[in-house]
Amino acid sequence: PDRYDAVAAQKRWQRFWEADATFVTRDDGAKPRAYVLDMFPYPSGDLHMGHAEAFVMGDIPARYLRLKGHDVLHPIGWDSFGLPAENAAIQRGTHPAEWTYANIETQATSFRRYGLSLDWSRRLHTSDPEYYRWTQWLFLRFRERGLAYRKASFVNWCPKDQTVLANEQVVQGACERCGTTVTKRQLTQWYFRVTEYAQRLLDDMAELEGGWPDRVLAMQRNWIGRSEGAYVDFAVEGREEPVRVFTTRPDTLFGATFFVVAPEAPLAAEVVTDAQRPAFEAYLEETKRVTEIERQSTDRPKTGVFLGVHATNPANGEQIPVYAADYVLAEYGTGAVMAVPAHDQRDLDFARAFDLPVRVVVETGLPDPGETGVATPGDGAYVSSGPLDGLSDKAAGVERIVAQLQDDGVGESAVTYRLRDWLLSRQRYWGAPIPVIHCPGCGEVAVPDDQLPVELPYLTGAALAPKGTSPLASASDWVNVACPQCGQPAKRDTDTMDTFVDSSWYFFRYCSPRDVDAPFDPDDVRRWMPVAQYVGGVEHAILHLLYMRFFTKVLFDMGLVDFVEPMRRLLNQGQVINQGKAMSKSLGNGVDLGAQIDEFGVDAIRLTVVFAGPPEEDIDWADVSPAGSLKFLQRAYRLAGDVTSPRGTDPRGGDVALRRETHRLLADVTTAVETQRFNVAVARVMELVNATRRAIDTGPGAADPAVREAAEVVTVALSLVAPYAAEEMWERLGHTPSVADATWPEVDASLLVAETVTCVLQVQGKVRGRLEVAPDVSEDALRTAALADEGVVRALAGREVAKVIVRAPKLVSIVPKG
Ligand code: ANZ
Ligand code: ZN
Repeated sequence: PDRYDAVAAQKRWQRFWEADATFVTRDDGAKPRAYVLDMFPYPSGDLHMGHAEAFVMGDIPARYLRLKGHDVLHPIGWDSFGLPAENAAIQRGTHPAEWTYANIETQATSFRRYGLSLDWSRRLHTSDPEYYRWTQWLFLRFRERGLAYRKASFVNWCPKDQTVLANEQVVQGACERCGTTVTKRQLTQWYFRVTEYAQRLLDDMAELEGGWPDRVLAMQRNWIGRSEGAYVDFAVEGREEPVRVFTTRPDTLFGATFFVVAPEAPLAAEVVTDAQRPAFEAYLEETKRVTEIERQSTDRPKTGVFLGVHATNPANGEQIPVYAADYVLAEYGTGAVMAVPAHDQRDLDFARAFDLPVRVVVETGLPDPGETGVATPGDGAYVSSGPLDGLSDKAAGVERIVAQLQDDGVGESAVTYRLRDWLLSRQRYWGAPIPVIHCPGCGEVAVPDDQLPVELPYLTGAALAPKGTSPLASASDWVNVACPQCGQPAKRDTDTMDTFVDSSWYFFRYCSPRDVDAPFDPDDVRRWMPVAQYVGGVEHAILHLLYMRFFTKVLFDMGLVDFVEPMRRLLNQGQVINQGKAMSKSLGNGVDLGAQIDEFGVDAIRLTVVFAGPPEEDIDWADVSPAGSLKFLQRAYRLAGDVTSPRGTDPRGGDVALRRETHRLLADVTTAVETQRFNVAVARVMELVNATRRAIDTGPGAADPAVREAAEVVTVALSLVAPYAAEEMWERLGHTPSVADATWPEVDASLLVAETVTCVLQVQGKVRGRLEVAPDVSEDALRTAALADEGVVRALAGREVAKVIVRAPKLVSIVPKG
């Protein structure tokens, strides 16, 4: 029977691709290069539908660019450090590497099965010493540039995982990984100074407009959170140095009726009077139990405590009371605010709760906030505002007051960012050790480059159990070392790096994965990068995508790369859900990828995923039909078997109607693939399969050269989505494998223009004009057009027409009277 055998084809072509090294990156210099990359996977169990979808969406452009004549880099590797491996090792009494590398092997087998055009020879794992040696090397370079540093501060602490978390890893007040409510701890930790790059992270987004989804850019912009305003200095009782506040509304300075500092900011403990200290300390304890989200919530009743001192408004010398309140965050701006209750809702809520005065200084025409409880943040005429009175727009007000503050030396214009420095140290085992030694005499000393990597000591099971300090601290043979500078006894840093450090540079490593002298060869990176197409989930819109942009900018500053944005285009594939449930969260809630593949074959599943809708949209598995996909593949496969003309047959001279259809659809498929409308591309291939089938069965027949042309277009186009079936078809069509080495067919533009016929116009038997008309033009339309033709009108010279003979579509003959 003429049926496509998916299981046999999968086995056969996997073996072929491997033996033929079909997808090993070629770089002979003759062709343009393209780098197509999927976010590398984390080895948690086997692959699920989400992986399959993401990698298929990356495989399409990789295969397409190759067929279009590029050398393509399409690598694979694993983001293999991280907590789940460590938790598994604690449970099983084993080493995290066991779980990690076993899962990697499982996933690797699955990836091979999915028919992805991946280059396995460049495979990397971030937990291999050959890789993390360079993660450590990069850390040291960052440190030399002042971009990696240690400081003590209140940090996010996950009580369950017993480790600190970056701000980006706290979602709605909970640990991103385990969902436990995050608390605060005062600890000394390592940070990357990403704030130094805040403005460049914003500015360089101009390069990404159009190539990245707008919503990702918006999320990054929002996360970086640039605010323009001013610093204003207030003198505070009991303190010599003035206290700075950051405000976006310096023009409301005359409306400041009190002053608020974050409870955990050192300033609060410093200025509080003895009488108020017990109340303050009790409040501070309370604050530690409140999440950042709650603190910023507008619904939550305002709380706080008077510190017993006053601040002086630098504009009018007025004394205003100083409070500690948790709605002010220690880590934003300066950790202190001037409160203007009339024009700021949070301040107004606080003023009403603590019975503080509300003074309107901008007349907006709205009712008095002191009475309504609704602040008026809008523009208006300034009142009771000294030099601002008479002005009525915000820009002018801000300019005037800032100029005055600057003149008086009590303020200046300022820009702040919501972005915080990236907390990168973790008190866990399964990560890259921070390559620093602490010496009693020399302080912090970098591990010399020639002693990298600092390899993890071998720890298993209970030794890894979370206890608030790093498990590495208990490996005394490992911890105790001679100081590289003075030789005296010293200790290694026992924290490991956040795994987002590992994933911030892996795409560079793929360009020269076996380099033993450097993290990557700058020449290789220059040849392959930036990445033409990056594919991955929108859950990385902030974390990974912001960090890797930061890394790239630092590498640019180090002169190691010559671009500042590493990913030209980004595609966020949707999720595969099953009647509303997200499948990628856990295996087995509905659709099991492996079982689907066993039943329908890889190609049918790939095709189903692609055909379901635009790649960014979620797919509900209840709405799709893998059985229908398989049926379509069978139809396509039969076409290839029906073609009887030999390979190399010139399609010119073949059936014109089918050729027109072929090239019209080919043009559509090409555009659809280039604009990432992969579902549309599949729909057009389906149309072409139908048209070809009609041509064979009821048209010019299987021997017509146009039929071969159409079947080849189907095969090559289908190879993007259903590579196994396409390989079989290509072979049936008489070609030597692989179809991946074929060429994407050229659209013949002459077949796209609508067909016309030249109609000759005669007057008294002489040719007086010509018209380009449709072959099926009506006699009436042709008569009217002919009589209106310039040449005909001139030849008639005003004479009446006796007779018009129309032979559509080729001839109109006009006989004048007389
Ligand atoms: C006085 C004022 C008057 C303010 C007014 C606003 C409106 P964004 O836009 O988010 O940057 N603020 C400053 N530091 C803060 C902190 N650490 N915690 C909480 N709030 C803080 O907001 C800047 C405004 O938020 C600043 O401008 C300050 O309140 C407050 F009619 O100052 B404003
Ligand atoms: Zn020393």
